[in-house]
Amino acid sequence: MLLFNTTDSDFKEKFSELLGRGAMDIEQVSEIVKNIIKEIQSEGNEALKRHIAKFDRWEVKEDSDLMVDPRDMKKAYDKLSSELRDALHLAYDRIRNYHEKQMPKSWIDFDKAGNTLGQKVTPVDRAGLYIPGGKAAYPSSLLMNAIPAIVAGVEEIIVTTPTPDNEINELLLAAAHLCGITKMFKVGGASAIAAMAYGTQTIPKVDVITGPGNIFVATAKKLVYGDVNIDMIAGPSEIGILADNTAIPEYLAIDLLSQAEHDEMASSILITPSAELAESVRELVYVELAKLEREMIARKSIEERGAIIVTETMEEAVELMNRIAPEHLEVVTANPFDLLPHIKHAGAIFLGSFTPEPIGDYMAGPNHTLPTGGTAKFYSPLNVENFLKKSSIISMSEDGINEIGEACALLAKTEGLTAHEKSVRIRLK
Ligand code: HSO
Ligand code: ZN
Repeated sequence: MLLFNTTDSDFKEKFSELLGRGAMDIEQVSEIVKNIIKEIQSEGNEALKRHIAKFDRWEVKEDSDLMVDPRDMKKAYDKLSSELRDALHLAYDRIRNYHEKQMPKSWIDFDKAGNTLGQKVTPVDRAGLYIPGGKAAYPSSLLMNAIPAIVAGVEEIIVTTPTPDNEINELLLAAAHLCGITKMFKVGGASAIAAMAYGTQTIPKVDVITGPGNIFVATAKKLVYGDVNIDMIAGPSEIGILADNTAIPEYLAIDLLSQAEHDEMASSILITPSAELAESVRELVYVELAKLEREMIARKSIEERGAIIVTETMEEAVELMNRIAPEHLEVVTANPFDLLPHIKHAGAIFLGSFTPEPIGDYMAGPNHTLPTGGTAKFYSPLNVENFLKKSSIISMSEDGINEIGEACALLAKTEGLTAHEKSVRIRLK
């Protein structure tokens, strides 16, 4: 794990390497993904079957094999231990409460001339959630993707998930049952994204696709964007920590590892003005690493992408962190809320010593689908608005159009659009 100072002569180079983290070489897989999309568009289910045989190693005999039987979801839910069921419900309720607060309202305004202007908020008809399978099958991601769609009022929510060797995660099934999902398809990767974007004989075409995935999924989402909407292009997990000497090093070490254990490409970065804290966190990271079940993954991530930076001041630390724009940012200082006004770019901000990042992955309520790779500079967490769109509402009164009609007709005339001009003028007194 790299430890360096902002005063080091090669600081700039080291820091810019961190800024380049998470860059995905989309070019490299783009041709393969384009072909996959073309095959799905022209052959539908037949192509899906071939892709499943190739990537997930099982044979789809009939179209109906593509779909998970909703009764299996109920069975999985019924089999849950009561502790697990309660935990799932607690997460569901907290995530739902949080997302209900996000719901934007339609509005309508009347002015003195009797005009009516407004904005109507409507959910998309269909949403497609992509949930990774295999070693990265996270039932929590199903809750995080489904709940904002449910709160937004989406009528039809479908899920696609890869099922290597035709095996599916039981907790994922149980979570789907809890969310009232009935249409779940056993398809993954770029094929799933293409199937949801264009539809097949079995999988309906959706209006928006959300959810994380590997580079093939990310590339497919980029390529279908415009034909459908997408949430964002999510890359490997990240954690940034801003801390002062009041932070408890044991806490920070394990928090850094919490994201490192996701992915060899994950990145974990601590920035602090305390050289002493930096040293002890680094030592403890290695102590804790050795105890992890996913040690190999976390070690690779920490060794190749983990970093601790010692700054001269906390202001400098904040400035660097804003440039990194991490997916998750923990602020562990004496008065974390004092720094909040200065933090500009982060997917989710965790304040104070009792707010470990993983509490946000499952239970706090906010969404855990967050912008990575510095895209927190322009993307927001997944939220209800990803499943909504707005229509403008305009109704002019006779007085109203007489008041602004001339000016409007003039602009139309100047643009050389005489039908526009006349359409307004014809109504004027
Ligand atoms: N931290 C991940 C989400 C997750 N964590 C799911 C556990 N399960 C997003 O970066
Ligand atoms: Zn996580």
